[in-house]
Amino acid sequence: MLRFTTAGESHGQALVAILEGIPAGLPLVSSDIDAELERRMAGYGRGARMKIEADRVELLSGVRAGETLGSPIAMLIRNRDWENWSDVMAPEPDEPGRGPRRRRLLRPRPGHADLVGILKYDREDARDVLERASARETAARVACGAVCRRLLREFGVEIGSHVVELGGIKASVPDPLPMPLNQAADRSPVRCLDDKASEAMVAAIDRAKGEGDTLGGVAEIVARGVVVGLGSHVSWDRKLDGRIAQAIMSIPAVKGVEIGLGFEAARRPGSQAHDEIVRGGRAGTAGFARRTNRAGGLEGGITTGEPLVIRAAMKPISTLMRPLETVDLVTGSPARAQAERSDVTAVPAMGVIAEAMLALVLADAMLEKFGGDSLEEMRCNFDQYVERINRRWDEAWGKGDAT
Ligand code: EPS
Repeated sequence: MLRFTTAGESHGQALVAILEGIPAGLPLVSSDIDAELERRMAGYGRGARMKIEADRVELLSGVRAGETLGSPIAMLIRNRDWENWSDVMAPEPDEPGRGPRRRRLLRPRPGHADLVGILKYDREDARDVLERASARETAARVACGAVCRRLLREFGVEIGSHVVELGGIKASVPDPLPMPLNQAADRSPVRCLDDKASEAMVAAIDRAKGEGDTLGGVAEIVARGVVVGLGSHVSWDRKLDGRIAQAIMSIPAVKGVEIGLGFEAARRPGSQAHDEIVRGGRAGTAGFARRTNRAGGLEGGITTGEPLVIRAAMKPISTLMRPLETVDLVTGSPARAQAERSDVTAVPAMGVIAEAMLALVLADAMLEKFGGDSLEEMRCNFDQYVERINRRWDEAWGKGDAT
């Protein structure tokens, strides 16, 4: 239904994204996308690069007079840093006898794609790998996700995230979560809702920086207002939980994904792991609700209408200023890995990227169920579905019982 691809190296000229499958007639302006790009760049613990960049999208196609056309949406985000790297990254061949380009990476960093990438792609300089393995690419994903988020907003879906753990410091999570979630989370320098934990996280980042180390953490991503019935139980690749997990796991450095209770569910007896069904709920839930939301909004790979709750665990960034042992690719001798300019942590940004990936999966699932070449057609299909699932139970039980 929805297809997207990105291109671009971290210090190349620009990032490019193409998103296809968004229906015609969706109001869209570049500031919808820029706002998300800006959120991704923020977060305490980022390095000098984020001071150089000021990500802005240029809409190259698929949008006219503030509305989508139904055609592929091509987007460009320029790398400001390109001017400092144009000799390193130039696509043109070098003059004969010029010698190797500067900024080669020949001491691969443990944990990065450096070594496996050059082995697989038969390269000498790991820069040929790391430029694309860089998390810079996620700016293009966030641009695509922002368009999907705009579409989802038309159907009452709100997506937000917050950091629940960073550098081993756990935040206490308010219940219920504030609404809108991002308005509260974005106030903290690490996008954490617990002020005390937020302060401790900032201190931990400063400490790690002083020690030449890096930190990982966990972000929780929440989507509210999702209609019941997205995804399917019938085949493995249609299960929405599996599709979400793949999308989130594809974010650089993400090593674990949980839905709802996640791993904790495995430790509990069934009586404390599931959610009792009661009558109630919003229009999009057919008059059914859950007493709890341990399942994180998904049962059998299908949305329940309860909030989707996803957690993503990110390992510490693999570029260490006090580097780990590696092998020098020129001499074959033991060496310390190359220290490149990098971030101390990007966990707050990862939450924003995960929101974008979730938006992409949800928009895809919405299009699958409600289709439509235009927003209006999609809206008709959606309204009809919601009306029908509600009416069915109203009729069965007598109108007015299900609120
Ligand atoms: C990254 C290293 C740093 C990060 C970069 C990801 O960049 P640089 O090597 O230019 O200092 O800032 O992230 C971004 C550029 C971004 O936009 O998120 C890496 O090695 O993955």
